[in-house]
Amino acid sequence: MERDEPAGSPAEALGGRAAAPRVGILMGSDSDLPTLRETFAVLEELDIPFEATVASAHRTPERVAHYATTASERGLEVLIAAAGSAAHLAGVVAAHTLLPVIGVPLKGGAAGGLDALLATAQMPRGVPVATVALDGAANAALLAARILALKDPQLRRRLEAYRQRMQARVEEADRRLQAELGRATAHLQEASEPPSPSPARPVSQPPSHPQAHPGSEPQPERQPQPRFGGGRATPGGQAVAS
Ligand code: RP5
Repeated sequence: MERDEPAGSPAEALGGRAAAPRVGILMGSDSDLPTLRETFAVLEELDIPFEATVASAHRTPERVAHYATTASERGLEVLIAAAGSAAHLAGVVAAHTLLPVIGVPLKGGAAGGLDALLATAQMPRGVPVATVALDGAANAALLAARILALKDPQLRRRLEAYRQRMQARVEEADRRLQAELGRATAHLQEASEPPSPSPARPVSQPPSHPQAHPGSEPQPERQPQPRFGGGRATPGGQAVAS
């Protein structure tokens, strides 16, 4: 069978030659491409070379089988398979390779995507597919990156930087919200910092304010928790995790 040519190319070029793809992306139809562009964007941001192709488990079954069976020998390390409706693509790919397969169920169709979610996630024992959320194209790329980072310290550092940029965006969004609400943000800054260690209380020593919880067991001191997600402001101005 003729080898499938990738529809997309890795962003990185080394010495005039494109770096060998590490991630292979399959999509059941070119109508899936707009969603899969999110996968491309995240992989490009993390400088991970990839290839992408259109191949349908139902319309081109041999093409899918050939791609999956030759993926490892061609140097691919993780496969991402996205499909909608009766989304058997990821499962069929996983049946033909021992590479980790990430399934991306896509919204749409008669059941709004629930059909694709179940078809992708509910794999029989023995043939795993790591399924992300409906239209979870960006997370598929990030999961692939985490798998590759297990043996790639430089990529791990890029992932850490990616996470820091994400956290900075959340904190900036919250600063804008607090500014709009006219509230000070100092207490939120404090919540974003890692908790400082406090001296442990001896086990036998009672809590300093036992009457704070009448009739209950002594409560451990609460440590400030780092806040990673978005927050919302209550009418009293306190931010709570969402
Ligand atoms: C699936 O059927 C594809 O992955 C796509 O999400 C859906 C519809 O495909 P088209 O009819 O738009 O080609 O196999």
